[in-house]
Amino acid sequence: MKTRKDLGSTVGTARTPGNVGFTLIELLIVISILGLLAAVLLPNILGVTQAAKDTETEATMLRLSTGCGTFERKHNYFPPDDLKWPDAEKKTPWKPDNGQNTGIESLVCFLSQSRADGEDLADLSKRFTNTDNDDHGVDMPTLQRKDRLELADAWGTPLVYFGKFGMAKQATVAIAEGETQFAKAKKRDDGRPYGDGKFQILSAGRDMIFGTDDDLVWPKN
Ligand SMILES: [Ca+2]
Ligand SMILES: [Ca+2]
Ligand SMILES: [Ca+2]
Repeated sequence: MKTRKDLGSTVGTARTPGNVGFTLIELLIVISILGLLAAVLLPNILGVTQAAKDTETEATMLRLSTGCGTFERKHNYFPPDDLKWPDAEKKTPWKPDNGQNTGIESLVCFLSQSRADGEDLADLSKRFTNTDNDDHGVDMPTLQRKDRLELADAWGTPLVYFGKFGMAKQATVAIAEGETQFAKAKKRDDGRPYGDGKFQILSAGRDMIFGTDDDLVWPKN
C-alpha cells in the first residue's frame, strides 16, 4: 500500500518540465485543429441557417401571393398598396397612413378586410410586426385588432409590397422603431419590375438592406 509520501512523489514525477512542455504542444495542436474545424464548418453551418431563412421568407411571400390571387379573382384587381380602394367612391373605415410600411400594411389590411371572403392570415402570425407603431383606428375584421400590422421576413425586416401602379414609387420602410430605409421595386434584366402589371413583394434579404443582390423578390419573373 502506498503512503502519502509515495503518492506525492508519483505526482511530482508526472510534472517534470519535459512532460509539461509536451502537454502544452498537444494542447496547442488540439486548439489548432478545433480552430481549423470551426473555420471550415462554421460558414457551412451559417450558410445552411441563412438558406433556411431564404426559404422561410419565400414561403411567406408565396402565401401572400396566393392571397393576392384569391383577392384578384373576386375583385378583378390585385390588392392596392396605398390603403385605398381603387374606386374613389368606396370609402375606407380606417385612418390614413403615416407614410411608413404602407404597401405591406395595405396588403395585410385588404387581405383581412372582410370576414366573409377575407384571408385568414393567422398562419403568418409569428411574422406580424408593427415597427412604425401605428394603428387603423378600427378593428380589422378577420384579424380583430386595430394595430396596423405589417409582415416581416425571416430576419425581422418588414416586407415591401408594390401594387401594379406603385412600382415606380419609393417605399419608406421602418426597419425598426425610429429607423427607416428606402426601397424600390426590384427590376429584371429587361429593366421591367418583377411582377410587372401585377404586384411585387420584396425582402431586404440576409444583409437586411434594400437594393442589394441578396434581396428576395416574388413573383420571380
Ligand atoms: Ca404605416
Ligand atoms: Ca405598421
Ligand atoms: Ca439586401
